[in-house]
Amino acid sequence: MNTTRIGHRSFPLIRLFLIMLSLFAVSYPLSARPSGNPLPIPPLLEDNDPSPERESFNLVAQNGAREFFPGSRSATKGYNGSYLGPVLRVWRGHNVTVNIENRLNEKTTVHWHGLEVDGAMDGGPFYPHASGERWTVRFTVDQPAATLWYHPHVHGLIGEQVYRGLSGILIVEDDITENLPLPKDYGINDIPLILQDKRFDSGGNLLYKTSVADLMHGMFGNTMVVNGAVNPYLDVGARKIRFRLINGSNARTFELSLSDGSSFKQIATDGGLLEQPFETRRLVLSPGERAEIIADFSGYKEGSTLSLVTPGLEVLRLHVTGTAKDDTRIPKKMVSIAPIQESSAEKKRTFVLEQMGPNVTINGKRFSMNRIDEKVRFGATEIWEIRNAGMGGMMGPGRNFMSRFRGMMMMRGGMAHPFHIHGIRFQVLERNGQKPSPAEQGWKDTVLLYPGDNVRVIAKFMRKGAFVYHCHILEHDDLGMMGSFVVE
Ligand SMILES: [Cu+2]
Repeated sequence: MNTTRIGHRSFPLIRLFLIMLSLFAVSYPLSARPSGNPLPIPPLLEDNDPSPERESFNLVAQNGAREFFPGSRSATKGYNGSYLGPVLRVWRGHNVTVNIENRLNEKTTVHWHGLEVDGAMDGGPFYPHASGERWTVRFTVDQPAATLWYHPHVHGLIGEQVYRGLSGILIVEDDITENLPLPKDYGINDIPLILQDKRFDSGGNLLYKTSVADLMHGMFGNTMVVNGAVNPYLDVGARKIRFRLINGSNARTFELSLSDGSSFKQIATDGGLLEQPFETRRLVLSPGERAEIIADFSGYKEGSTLSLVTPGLEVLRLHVTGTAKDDTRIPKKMVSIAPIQESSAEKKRTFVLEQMGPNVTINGKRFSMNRIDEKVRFGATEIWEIRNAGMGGMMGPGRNFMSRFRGMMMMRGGMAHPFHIHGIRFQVLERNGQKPSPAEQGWKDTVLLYPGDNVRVIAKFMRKGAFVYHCHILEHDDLGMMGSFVVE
């Protein structure tokens, strides 16, 4: 037992060293390249319903091919195209219909990450659709404006399907947000960024899961891909720009900052706007999480260049063009978020995340399609306490040094795991006994747990059906780091 533990602890360090080497190897040619690829902006999907109170969309999951690097075609998958998908924009209170067709050669689902819908519409692992199948999803939007996303959720296939390109953005709009003076010209000063790291061989071909370490740690890449483009750049006016950040990576947690150290304002978390914006220089975003930030480029000279970066990787180069008219403002108070009272909770549950090499479990169990782990009363308020059993507390003085590499989520004594719950939005009550930081004081549906972390969240379960909770490192999810619950 002892030998196994020591081996497990020291292995990530070797792995870390190798990954750092590979990062340095790719960073030189990337930064030396004089120009990159203009950032693609995912198109807004056409609403086929003429009624102003309803939205209707068509989505086709299909195989494709993409030249991430000129001359190298990689097999990909996408919605209505060869890679990623269009943006579905829906309004609070509206009835939404999505007609979906599976033109892949394997089964798939479409899960609406962060959207509160009944279990049967959630696209979780209990509802796979075979190759060639068509189906219709219907839901009524009843939650605040937010940046959500959609992706497949077939147990065992989620990692590769997302990695090959099956992801898209779902934007919820509401009247409150519409009337705020925030930047909201889509593609102009309101820019979505689907952040993914991918691994390419020296010929520019996309690689997936080439070693057992890719299972254990999740699939880490050596190259950033943003909205489907490698080496992306964006021309921005010298004004405020809102970025909707979606961590669509299989495993990497980003620690985002601007390369010149400038601060920016975070305005939203997974489930919508914060009550108040707050200023920061660093944003941690684990797989599945979203955030919205506003960076102000009005103080930059025309022709300035800076980058959005994460340790070891350039995420997006920003070229500041001339001055631009800017009548946007970031209000001091944006929305109201009523705290869910702890005293209203009728039940507390505990979820322990554990990893021994490729054996990843929640409460000692791997996911089974034939087992329901938790039963929740419809309408109940519950407190869920999530604990990462990794040994963060034993790291001692190594913690500061290692924290520089947290972006890779590999630490002595275990990994960080992002925990996502379907069908609800939650509020973070406490992280390790402390009030959560401003970045976790809004609505959340995914929360990152470093080794040793203990996070308590509270939620109301207002949708019926079968759902899952799971680690959003997609290879861990595929290995069974997932559990199920029924609301009835
Ligand atoms: Cu995990």
